[in-house]
Amino acid sequence: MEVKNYAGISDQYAKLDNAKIILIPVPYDGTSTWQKGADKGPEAFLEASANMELYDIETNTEVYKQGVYITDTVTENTSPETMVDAVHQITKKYIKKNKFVTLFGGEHSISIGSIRAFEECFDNLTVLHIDAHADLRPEYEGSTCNHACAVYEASQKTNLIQVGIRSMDAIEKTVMNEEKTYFAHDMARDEYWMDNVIEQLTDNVFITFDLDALDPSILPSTGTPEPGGLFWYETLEFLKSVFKEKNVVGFDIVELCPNENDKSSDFLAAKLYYKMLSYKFMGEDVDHQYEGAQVSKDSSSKIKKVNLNND
Ligand SMILES: [Mn+2]
Repeated sequence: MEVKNYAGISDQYAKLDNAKIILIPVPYDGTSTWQKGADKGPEAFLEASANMELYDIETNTEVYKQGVYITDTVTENTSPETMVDAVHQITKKYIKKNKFVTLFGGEHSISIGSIRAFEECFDNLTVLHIDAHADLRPEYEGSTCNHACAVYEASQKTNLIQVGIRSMDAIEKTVMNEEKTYFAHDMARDEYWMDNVIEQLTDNVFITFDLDALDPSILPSTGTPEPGGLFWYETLEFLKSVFKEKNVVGFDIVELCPNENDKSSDFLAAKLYYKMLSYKFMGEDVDHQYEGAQVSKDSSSKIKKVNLNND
């Protein structure tokens, strides 16, 4: 993949030293079971990002000025396990540099690696899983690192909150905590679902966003489009509240499966990513150092953590 600066920003904003934000491209598509093509996701996302206006009207900000550094692409694909290891290592490496780390997939199995890194580095982590699918199988097709297992480990080690779910296997009910699951058919009739989700989040939140959570009418280009999904403005309203109320420590976006003849999904993914950054940094001075992973001795502080020495 040809890597240029994110969104065509100038070098001054794209260098590692100046960047608060890290973008790790992971074009992995080794375990998807139906339509292939998530390996083309990062490239299509970056191309769409380069064609996007960089002033955000809603927040009145230009978040790219916080600096966005694109890392080397994670190309390890010998097995699902080695890919997950590679994602885990690189994610942790940049968290320890005190950066706001984001990833773009690839299919959802990449999140096993990113979640593992965040779980090791942040206390009391919530994984906010936005997806059409429960992804709770302990193992699938002989691997614990299949996309169908994306958040099984998170369910065991973190406060896992699942939002938008509308497709699962009966066996996943044995793992699922229904108290912390927001099914799409309930959300459609419950005006308080956003408030209820936010009440269940701990202070530190990692968001794993599977694009198939969105309705296929607004995002058709994904491996397994499921009817009955989230729409654009409710998604933004929800994300904005999460970023406002909690310390979002990083996020990944997965499962863009681009269609050459319809770029609208690529563009939606680019805007979604940029919106999430805009919400994260909307109150933050460009010259202010990023403190997301700083050790805080004040236990009442919103920003906690932190195992920067733990390998
Ligand atoms: Mn999914």
